[in-house]
This record gives sequence, C-alpha cells and structure tokens, in this order.
Amino acid sequence: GEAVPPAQKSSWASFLKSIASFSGDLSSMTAPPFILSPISLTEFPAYWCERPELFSAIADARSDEERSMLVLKWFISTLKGQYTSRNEKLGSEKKPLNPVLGELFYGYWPDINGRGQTNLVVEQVSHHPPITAYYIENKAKGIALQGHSAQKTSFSGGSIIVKQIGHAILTVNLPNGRKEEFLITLPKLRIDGLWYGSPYIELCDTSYIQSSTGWLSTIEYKGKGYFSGKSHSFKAVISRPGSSNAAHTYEGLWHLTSKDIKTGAIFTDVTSPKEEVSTYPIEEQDDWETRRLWRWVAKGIREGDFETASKEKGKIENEQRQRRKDEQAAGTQWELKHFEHIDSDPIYERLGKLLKANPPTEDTYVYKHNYHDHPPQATA
Ligand code: 0T9
Repeated sequence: GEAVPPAQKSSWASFLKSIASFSGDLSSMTAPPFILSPISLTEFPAYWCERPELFSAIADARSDEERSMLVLKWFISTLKGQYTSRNEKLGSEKKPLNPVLGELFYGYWPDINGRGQTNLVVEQVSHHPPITAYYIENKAKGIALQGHSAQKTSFSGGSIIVKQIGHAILTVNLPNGRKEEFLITLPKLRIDGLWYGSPYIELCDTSYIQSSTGWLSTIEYKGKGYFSGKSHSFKAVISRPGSSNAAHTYEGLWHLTSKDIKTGAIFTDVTSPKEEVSTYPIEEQDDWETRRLWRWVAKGIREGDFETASKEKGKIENEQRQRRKDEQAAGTQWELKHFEHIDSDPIYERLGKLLKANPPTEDTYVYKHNYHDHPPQATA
C-alpha cells in the first residue's frame, strides 16, 4: 500500500491478518506506529457540539414539528466531524488512544451572541470493553445530551464493521414547564481502505431519532454506488406521530450539504468551519484528565518518537494494572465519578417502544450533575 511506510509494511500486514481472524475489542490490539492517533476516544463526544449554534437553536423551536426538524438538522451536521475529521486532521482514520478506566475530559463552548455556554463532561466508565459516557449541557437554553458509546467490531469483505452500542438522550425544557425527550440511536459504520493503509469511514443502514411527542426521524445511510451514487449519502424522513408517511424528506451528503426534496431549500450545510471544544490548560488539569494523562504519549506520536510514546504508554498501563490488582486485593471496586450505571434506561424503554427498537431495553450511565464549570482537584 502507498500510505504504509515501507518499514511498517509487514507489521501492517500482520495487524490486518489478526483483525481478520478476530472479532471483539480492536482498541486493545497493538498497531504499527503510522496508524496511531494522539487523540483519546474520550475526546470524541465533543463532536456532538462543534456547531454550538445548531445545538442551542433547538431551544427556539415554536412547535413539536419544528423541534424535530432542528434536532435532525443538528444531528446530521455532527456527522462530518464524528466520521471524517481524523481524515482531515491526521490524513486518514487512525487508531485512537484507548482510554483508561476513570479517564476524564472536560470542555466547553463559550457563550457568544446569546447562544449560552455549553459544557462537556466525559468519563471513561469501562476499560474492557471500552465504554465512554458523556453529558453535554447548555443550561441557559435548557438543552442536555446524555449518552454512552461502545462498539462491537467484526471483519467482512476486507472492511471492519462497527456496530455502535449505546444511545443518546436529548432533553429539551419547553417553555410550558414540560420536557421533550429524543432517543437518538447510532449508525453502523464500515471502515474501508484498510488494505492501502488509509482507512476511512462509511456509514450504513439506518438510525433513528424518536421524540416523546411522537415525531420520528428515520435516517438511511448509503455509500458510493447507492441512491445518489456518491459516498456519505443519506436520506432522512420525518414522520408525524402515529403515521409512517413522510411529512418532510431530506436528501444529500452529510459531509457537505443536503436539501428538502419538496422545496429544494438547503437543509444542512457543513462547508463552513466548525468550532472545536475549548479546554482548560494542561497545568490546571488533574492527573486523570485526558490531555494531561496522555501528554507524553501524544507528544511522542506527534513527533514520530515512537520509542518515547510506547515507553510512556507502558507506564500508564502498568499503573492501571497495579491499581486493578490493589482493588482486587482490597476487595474494592473503582468508583465512577460523574455517572451512575443503571441496567435499564427508562427513557430508552419508553421511546424505544414507539419505534420498536431492538433491543427493547438498554443499560445506561446517568449523569450525577456534579461538575461545575471548572476542573475539580486531583483524586487519589
Ligand atoms: C463514537 C466514532 C466512534 C466513537 C469511534 C471504531 C473506532 C472507535 C470508535 C464510533 C463517536 O461518536 C464516533 C468515530 C470513529 C470510531 C473509530 C474508528 C476506528 O477505527 C476505531 C477502531 C477501534 C480502531 O481503531 C480500528 C483500528 C484502526 C487501525 C483502523 C483505523
């Protein structure tokens, strides 16, 4: 392959061989240096809010119908960041840093032009398998997104197939004192381009946004050679409560633009720059915060000093192993800081029924509302 440095060809080939003959937790597999990313998976939930004005605009809807349209518009507009930004930033999809249990990532998007400040709290709630929980809130606008993310991977036809496990719930406080909730399910993805060492993501199948008002968005994803023939194509249908007929239909490319097919009006346009999350300086962060924790590993990867990167990574892994051993010996368990695990999410159950979701129930991580705008002090 062209993107694979000559000296890493055989290690890339054996990496591909082992992913082909194995399914499960890819994150813990050792990959050749050229494919390593200096960014931890705990940073990924920030993709949900890189167009903060689309997030806050949801609060300004004047009807249930309009709110469902604005939620869909925001959701579609996050896809480019979620699924193509590593290609833009790092040259291809790369293997993210595998977060440790208890790893934390905090960030915010400042209050500009009356949109309100949005805060982000992320915690790695499981290491094996990797599960990341997040809470994103714009208090001034009364909007919050709570979710968790895990993956089941398999290998098929030369591609990695990633089924996303987990869901997100968007809650909007309405002017009448009630709350509207949206259950957001996550698309399946395929990682192509592996053979050439330049992986990229294509989305497949269908995902849903089910509102508690009954309005439903059904989003179908297609790649090259399907309905528009182009990669990153989608078609989304919004249907009214209790009806399967389309009230609105949108079509286009999720990484560029899309249109309302009836009126021809632009629906989404992500061709303008996005706004990356703001973080606090590393000097103010505590030892569990992503960018401080991985600082030397990330520096090694960025500067091509893989010896330092792997030495520093080894330190973190050893420390984690020791911690698990100590817990076992003491008969204690790691305690989550910002989230509480529950076996069954009542909101998923209630809204999932409306769209006949499979599975009918899912576990979740409930945010404890115990973070206040500034990183807390170091924990033991
Ligand atoms: C939630 C997102 C998720 C996380 C990543 C599959 C993947 C880990 C999970 C699903 C975000 O909202 C959206 C985007 C990208 C997903 C990652 C892409 C990826 O390759 C990794 C997996 C674990 C690998 O690192 C596979 C090996 C690698 C060599 C291929 C590039």
